[in-house]
Amino acid sequence: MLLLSFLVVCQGGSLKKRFYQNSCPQADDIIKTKTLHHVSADPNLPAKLLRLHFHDCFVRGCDGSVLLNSTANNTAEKDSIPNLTVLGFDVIDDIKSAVEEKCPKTVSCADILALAARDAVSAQFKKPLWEVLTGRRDGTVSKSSEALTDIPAPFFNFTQLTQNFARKGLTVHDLVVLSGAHTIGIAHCNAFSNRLYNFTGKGDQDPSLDSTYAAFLKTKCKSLSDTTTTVERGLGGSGNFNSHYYPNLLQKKGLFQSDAALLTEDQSRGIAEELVNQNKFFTEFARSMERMGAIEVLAGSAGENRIKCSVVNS
Ligand code: HEM
Ligand SMILES: *[C@@H]1O[C@H](CO)[C@@H](O)[C@H](O)[C@H]1NC(C)=O
Ligand SMILES: *[C@@H]1O[C@H](CO)[C@@H](O)[C@H](O)[C@H]1NC(C)=O
Ligand SMILES: *[C@@H]1O[C@H](CO)[C@@H](O)[C@H](O)[C@H]1NC(C)=O
Ligand SMILES: *[C@@H]1O[C@H](CO)[C@@H](O)[C@H](O)[C@H]1NC(C)=O
Ligand SMILES: CC(=O)N[C@H]1CO[C@H](CO)[C@@H](O)[C@@H]1O
Repeated sequence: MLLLSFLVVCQGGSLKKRFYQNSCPQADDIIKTKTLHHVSADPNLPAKLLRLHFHDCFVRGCDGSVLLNSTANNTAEKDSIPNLTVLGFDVIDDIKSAVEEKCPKTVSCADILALAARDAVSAQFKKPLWEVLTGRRDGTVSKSSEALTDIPAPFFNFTQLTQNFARKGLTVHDLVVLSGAHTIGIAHCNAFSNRLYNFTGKGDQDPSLDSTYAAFLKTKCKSLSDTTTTVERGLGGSGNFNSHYYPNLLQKKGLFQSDAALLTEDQSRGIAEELVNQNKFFTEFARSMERMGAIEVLAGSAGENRIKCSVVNS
């Protein structure tokens, strides 16, 4: 574990401020302009890109592997989870072609995804919510099986979540802070409907879920077999990024078992209580996103800068 954390820190240390300052000075601006343009057309895009960046970083590090298409011989990460393919890959491809026009083969897809996720989530604030260091290189391997082992599942308990994050060099503090990303976006019913209808296999409800909230969720998700309906995360109705996840969580209105699991230990519950304070949440979220964005990054001459984000260079 120590060695792993050391490696993560070292590799993260290869990222720089304005890595493309000389090789592609326009890169950050092109990415930001394009991202904001897409956000204005799709208010759900910030959530999609944020989740995509998280998935990228948790499988083989932040190396753009989540963006690769499956091939005749290989099922890629993208195709591991049903409906992941609706997550905004087209937007990344579009941003990439604009960057490629000015600076061929210079800017990695992994960096574009990290910057676009930050710029999309920050759009409502008109200033960046966290710093994105750059210099990531793109990987050439993407395996669906690795997404299944490295991406935490919504029914994970505290131990499983902690172990999953620790394997990526992230702490319990990072886990509680980054779970705050669940203040925005949507979730499919099947990610939590066991809590409503069959929690322990006896047709029961999860006692750690607020019963009024459960009754509301049942009006949206009518049965265990519903895999297509989605529910909005923002309980206040707004798609705004804020710290509301935490007061909701503390009122037993966390949507997933993995959200509720954060209340099962004193340490993580204490962190959740602190993060109710929005300034504290924004400060800590920025720190944890910088740590997540540095997981196992490829640097120097490792990997490549893909020309198209969905295929490796030939
Ligand atoms: C702690 C473990 C985590 C688990 C078990 C988890 C699980 C999930 C699941 C099952 C969904 C719903 C997907 C769907 O039904 O379409 C989701 C959505 C989402 N997750 Fe997580 N997640 C975790 C951590 C994170 C982290 C660290 C981030 C980012 C920093 C994140 C960002 C998001 C976002 C933004 C969405 C909404 C996506 C959309 O609206 O398209 N999650 N997560
Ligand atoms: C990757 O797959 C997507 C969705 O199937 C498709 O639209 C895109 O053209 C593919 N990329 C390449 C380079 O073939
Ligand atoms: C798929 O595998 C076959 C046989 O191993 C090989 O000839 C072919 O080049 C591979 N195709 C791709 C796209 O990797
Ligand atoms: C968490 O889940 C794992 C795997 O199902 C199980 O072995 C473990 O006992 C659970 N831990 C707690 C504290 O419930
Ligand atoms: C609830 O779970 C039990 C045990 O896994 C299963 O036998 C039963 O069919 C489930 N009920 C429904 C409605 O799916
Ligand atoms: C929201 C969405 O795209 N849902 C799709 C998920 O996948 C199933 C089957 O693969 C489709 O039927 C849904 O429409």
